[in-house]
Amino acid sequence: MATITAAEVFVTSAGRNFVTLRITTSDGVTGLGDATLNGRELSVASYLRDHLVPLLLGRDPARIEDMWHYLYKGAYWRRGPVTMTAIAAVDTALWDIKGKVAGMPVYDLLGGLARDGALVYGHASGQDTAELLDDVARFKDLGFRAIRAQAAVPGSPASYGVRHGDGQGYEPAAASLPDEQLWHTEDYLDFAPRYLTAVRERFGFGFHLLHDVHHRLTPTEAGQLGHRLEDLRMFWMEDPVPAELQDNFRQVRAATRTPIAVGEVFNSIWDCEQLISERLIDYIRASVVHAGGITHLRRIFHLAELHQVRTGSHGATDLSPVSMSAAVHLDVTAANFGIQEYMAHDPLAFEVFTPGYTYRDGALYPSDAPGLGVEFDEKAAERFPYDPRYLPVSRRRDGSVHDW
Ligand code: GCO
Ligand code: MG
Repeated sequence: MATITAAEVFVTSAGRNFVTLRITTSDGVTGLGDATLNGRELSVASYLRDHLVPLLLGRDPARIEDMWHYLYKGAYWRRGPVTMTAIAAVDTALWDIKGKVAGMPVYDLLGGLARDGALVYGHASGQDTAELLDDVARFKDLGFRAIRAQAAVPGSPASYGVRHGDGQGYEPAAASLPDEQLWHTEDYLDFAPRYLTAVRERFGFGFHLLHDVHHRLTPTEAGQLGHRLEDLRMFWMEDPVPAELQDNFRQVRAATRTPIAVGEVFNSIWDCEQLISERLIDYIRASVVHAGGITHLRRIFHLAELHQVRTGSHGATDLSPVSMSAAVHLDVTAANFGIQEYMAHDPLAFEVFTPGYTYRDGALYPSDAPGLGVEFDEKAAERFPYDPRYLPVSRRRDGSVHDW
């Protein structure tokens, strides 16, 4: 029996911060896992280094299911983004190792291809409607068949999802402390349907149109927005309300036929059990990295499949090429796959990671190399030391804190 002989944690800021776990076995096989929790990176690095690595050494890397329950139930303190991201990193690395040992890509271990590639959506944005329309045209030219559209709301600098400058990043990462930005819900509710309508007027209905509300509305407001968007035949309205209260979605659901997606902040099946089993949503957006790895996300996908809820996993640039690779391997095997979010990483990320996927004609295709097909260059990573960053905070006009 092979055993785990080393488990190392790397924190690198190749374009943005990433935490990576590398597990090595006594047979010399290595596996990679992503452990990045945007803005709280070092807490997961510590959870791994200080608490999980000592538990991994000497154990059988082949027993993935056992390892998952050992780490989940063994902690006693269940769930939570830090714990579940750390477990995800171990789980992903063990699937990578299992694939390499078997000489198979991970998608083959998961049952084999159910489709050739994973349909993706890209992020179009603009400081105003005209700029957004130009950006949608750019994504169409790149072959995207599904496009998310976000524009800056006049008077609300905290508008979510709008790129600044030419870079891919749109989360203004402040150097030392969170950027505090003004947000006004009424202006957004007035403006968003207008720019989304402009997108349909200019480009028609021959592609999927998506929009992210980023958890900023009350159930009443979200129901009204969804209702106003109905004629635009949106692919989805994402994160309409804060999602701690699953029951919130009942009211949104009753108020609109616009499809609903949620789940990027979920870390376990228990966060979405009611949403799925009561069909309060159409798409579940949990990810490999923040929802306990391939083992646990697959469980969520299977529950969703029973209830005709489709998948639409989170794939912003704070998910490293390691978990994006794992996502694509899982996506191409899932019977109820819907779509995969895809934001191309900063080119610096590819000085450290070689991804296990390629983009072509609006879809991502997994590598057919054994395991996840992703590589990590430790020496290159050393050139990009950790760079503390925070997500912004929104405040209303009266100074009170609003959901960012
Ligand atoms: C998305 C998300 C992200 C999050 C980010 C936070 O739909 O892609 O909303 O952009 O804001 O992942 O770290
Ligand atoms: Mg989102």
